[in-house]
Formats: sequence, structure tokens, C-alpha cells
Amino acid sequence: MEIKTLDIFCEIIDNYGDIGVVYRLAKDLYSAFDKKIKIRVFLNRLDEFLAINKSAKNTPFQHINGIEYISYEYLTTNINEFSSSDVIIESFGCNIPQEYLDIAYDNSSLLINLEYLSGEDWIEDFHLQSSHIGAKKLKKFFFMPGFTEKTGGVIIDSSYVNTLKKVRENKDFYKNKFLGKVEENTLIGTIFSYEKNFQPLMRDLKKLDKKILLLLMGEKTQLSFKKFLSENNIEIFENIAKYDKIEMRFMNFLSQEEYEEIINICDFNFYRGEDSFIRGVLNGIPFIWHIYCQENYVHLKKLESFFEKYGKIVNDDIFTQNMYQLFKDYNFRTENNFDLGNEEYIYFFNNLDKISKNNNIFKDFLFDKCNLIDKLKTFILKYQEV
Ligand code: TRH
Repeated sequence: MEIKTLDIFCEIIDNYGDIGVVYRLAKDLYSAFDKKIKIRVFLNRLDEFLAINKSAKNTPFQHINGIEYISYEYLTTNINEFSSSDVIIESFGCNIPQEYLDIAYDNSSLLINLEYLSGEDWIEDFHLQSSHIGAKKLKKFFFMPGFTEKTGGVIIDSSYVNTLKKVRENKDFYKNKFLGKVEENTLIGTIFSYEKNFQPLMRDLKKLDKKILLLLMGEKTQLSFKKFLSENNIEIFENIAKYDKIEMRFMNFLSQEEYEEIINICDFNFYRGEDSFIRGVLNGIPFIWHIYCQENYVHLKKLESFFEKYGKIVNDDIFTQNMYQLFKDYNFRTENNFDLGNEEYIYFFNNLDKISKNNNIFKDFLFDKCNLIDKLKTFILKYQEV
């Protein structure tokens, strides 16, 4: 079977991560297959896509850079005009409309359930396992992103790799683009988080002997800082607020490509979820991760597994333990809220060079052994030969 068509289904539940991953994946698979396969992305809603892609329009059917983006509603209403694709990717176990599946069972070959990223050991055994769906032709497989060679890896897309290079080579240009003039020796960082009490961060930043510029990204981060500012009777003037030697800028929500540029001009970044976190893991710059909160502290188990994989590669036990402690305290919650946490950031800000060194070791390992796009393409091509 020759692969000519690939459909990706994306059900946005909340936040930007589902579409963030799918948009990145679609773009990069299109270039990985030398633009020779037709790719369609089906979306249950458009709001988050419009936010991360400034050329997207609020229309149920559109072409953007060679890829078709179609709403679930358009698909189901016009199902008679659609055939299913050779390969189907179901992102994060989402629901594919039954009308489409009815066609796909007898006409498509390969259904890949691309799961959420996890550092847990069990995913190695699950990766590329088939799942019986009782269809005549269609076969389903699990694809498990992770941090070891035997997992599906992480999305290292060529577009982001180009951004890493171009921003590194033209840092002043990009600094100027986003920030204008910034005083020398200012420590610059983005914050992208869920709802959170940032009082401990401000307490510890105040202790540093440097000026700090915090770029506040996304509405949940900004809400969290607005709460801090109002509790401290600080006003926001033209999207800027000042607290001691810390300047906070309330940033517009950027396109995904611009977000990738801005994180790469910074000295540190706070990420959340899955997609921004991986951009941070892949650039070597010191970061803190607000992991997506799950019931019964399941997210803390995922955090522990991540550090277990990270620790094995960087081979620096005390350092890994210190970082793990901070991340654990930062993420200790049963739901996103503004409760005061126990986290202490001094170790982090006093060790930026060391963090960068170790993050780069981990990053090199991922580039070498854990490229999801390569792994996915290889799996699809191998399947094609069967
Ligand atoms: O938005 P998120 O919290 O997404 C989450 C996670 O993916 C989580 O695992 C999932 O279960 C949940 O969604 C439903 O964080 P994440 O994954 O980092 O996605 C954010 C995306 O938004 C990422 O692609 C970067 C992009 N982005 C912009 O395009 N512009 C911006 O200004 C910012 C701050 C982010």
C-alpha cells in the first residue's frame, strides 16, 4: 500500500496543548513526507487554533500552507463528500466521528492512537502495540511519546529546530522585536502557567542581586499575577507592573511560531502542559514545569518518572534531587488554585549555568534517540511495506 493521504483528528478539551501538538505534528509530517502526501486536520472547535495560528480563519474548511483544516461539524454534515485516508492519527485517544469511522473500517489501513507524553516505564511495553477493533481492513496501534529510545520520543519538528538556530544566531534582533531596549544584565524569563500563587517566586526573585524582567504569557498566568499585584496594591500601567526590581509585562498571546522565538531569547522559562514544556526541554535553557494537574496526584507520578529519566542521562544525583524537589513543590496541588505553596526558587536562580549544562545533555540525548517524527514516519513506512 502506498501512503497518499493522512488525516489527523484533534479534540480540544481545554487549553492549547491538544491543538498545539496536532498543528506542529501536521506541519512537520507534511515536510517529512516531502509534501507528497495530502494531510487533513479535523478539529472539534476552532477557538484555540485561531489563538495559536494567526493566519487561521473562523471558517469550517480552510487550507493553510498545504494542509486542510476542517471542523468536525463540516465533516459530519458533508460526510458523503469525504473518503477516509490511508493513515489516520487519533490524537490523545480522541473521539473520531462515527460517520467517518464507518467509512474508515473498510477503506483505511492504519489508525494510530497518538497518546499523551509520559515518562512512566510501562509505556515502553505499550508503544506500537496493536489494539483489536474488529474492522475488516483498518488496524489500530498505540504510539506512546516518552523519554527513552523504546518509546515514541518527543516531537522534534524541523520548524522548531530552525527557530532554535535562527534565534541563537540573531538574539539581539529577536530581543528587540519582542522587548525593545532592555537594561544590560537583566535576567529575562517567560512565565506560562496554570492558576498559581506566585508570592514565593516574587519573594525569592527579590533576593537576587539582579534586575528581572518577567514576560507573562497566557490568561491563567496573567490572572495569577493580577491577584498578586492587587494583594500588594500595585497598579498595572500600560501592561507593565513593577515590584521592587522586578518588572512584569503582560504579553499578548502570540502565534505558536512567535512563542517559540520568545522563549529562546530568555535566560529561563516557566512552561506548562506538554507542548511548551517539550519546546523547553529541547532548547537547553533552564526551565520550570507546571505539569497538567490530574486527580489523585497522578501528575506527581509523571513528574517523578520524568526526573528518573532525566537523572539517568545527566548523571548528577544531588542536582537532579534539588531540581525534582522544586518541581514537586511547585506542582503539589489537587487542582489549580491560588493556595500558597512551599516551593523555594533560590537553588534554581543560583544555578542557571549548571541547569543549562545538564539540560543540554538531556536535550542532546533526545535529539539523538527520541525523535518522534522520525519514529512515526518509520513506523508508517514500515507498515506500508507489509
Ligand atoms: O495549553 P496547555 O496547558 O495544554 C494542555 C496540555 O497539553 C495538557 O497535557 C493537555 O491535557 C491539555 O492541554 C488539554 O499547555 P501546552 O501543552 O504547553 O500548550 C500550549 C500551546 O500554546 C503550545 O503549543 C504553545 C502555544 N502558545 C502560543 O501559541 N502562544 C502563546 O503566547 C503561548 C503562551 C503558548
